[in-house]
Amino acid sequence: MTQNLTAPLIHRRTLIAGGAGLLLAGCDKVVQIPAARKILFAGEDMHRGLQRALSNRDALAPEFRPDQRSPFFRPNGTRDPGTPAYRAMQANNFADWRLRVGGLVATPLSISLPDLRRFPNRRQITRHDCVEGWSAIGQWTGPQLGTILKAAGIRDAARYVVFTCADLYGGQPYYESIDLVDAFHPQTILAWALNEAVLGVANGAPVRLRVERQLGYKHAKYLMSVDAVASLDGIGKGKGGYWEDNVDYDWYAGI
Ligand SMILES: Nc1nc2c(c(=O)[nH]1)N[C@H]1C(S)=C(S)[C@@H](COP(=O)(O)O)O[C@H]1N2
Ligand SMILES: [Mo]
Repeated sequence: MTQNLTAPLIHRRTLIAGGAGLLLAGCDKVVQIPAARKILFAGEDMHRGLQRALSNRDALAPEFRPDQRSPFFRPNGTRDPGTPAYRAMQANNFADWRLRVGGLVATPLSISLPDLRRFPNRRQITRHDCVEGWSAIGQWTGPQLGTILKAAGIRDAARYVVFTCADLYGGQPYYESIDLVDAFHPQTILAWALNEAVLGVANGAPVRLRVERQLGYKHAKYLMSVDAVASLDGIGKGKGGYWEDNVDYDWYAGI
């Protein structure tokens, strides 16, 4: 079953395409100045509390009309994982792919593609903003991550959700993480379709995360597992994502 939820357009923020600056209202402004961010958000607890105080984390990202979609949704980062394991899944139309849901959950799950598509699906037309200075608008379809985490019985001790991908960077899988506010945000979905077509390899087949209040690099493609965890310590180099660990991108990439 497909729900077509049309959210109100919220022009809370306007991205200047290609520019470093964001036009923001009120006290959000200071949060976008890199130096201020570093000082304000030194320390995770400080970070979470202040971010919540300064902006409404539950607000919806703007949604767009079908005619506003980009004619081509530019792929970025890995465009084809190309590993023997991925090739084997691809050759089989991902019939053997399973999404493993584990960590701090009562019931670990192993979800096939048909099973994933049987959850209630959300469809949303949103804008993807990459830090490299480009944006694209596309329509995504998939179940809400929150539904799946509830189905697995996420435990109270969980604070973050970690996504592990099929593509390798220097031999290690790409990974990302988000907190539970984003994990249970209504527009956070596990997308298996882009613009009404089954998700292609370039954009993250068979399933990729859409976490619409965050910048592009948080939207993990080629999902293999989703783990609820209490802390990001000991995962990768401990900063919560491939780029965070290796290129000093901010873990919190809220837009
Ligand atoms: N697994 C994986 N996910 C990823 C990446 C990647 O290289 N590997 N790149 C990220 C970046 S920087 C962006 S901008 C988006 C690009 O998504 P797209 O290829 O659909 O445009 O995916 C993000 N998720
Ligand atoms: Mo990106």
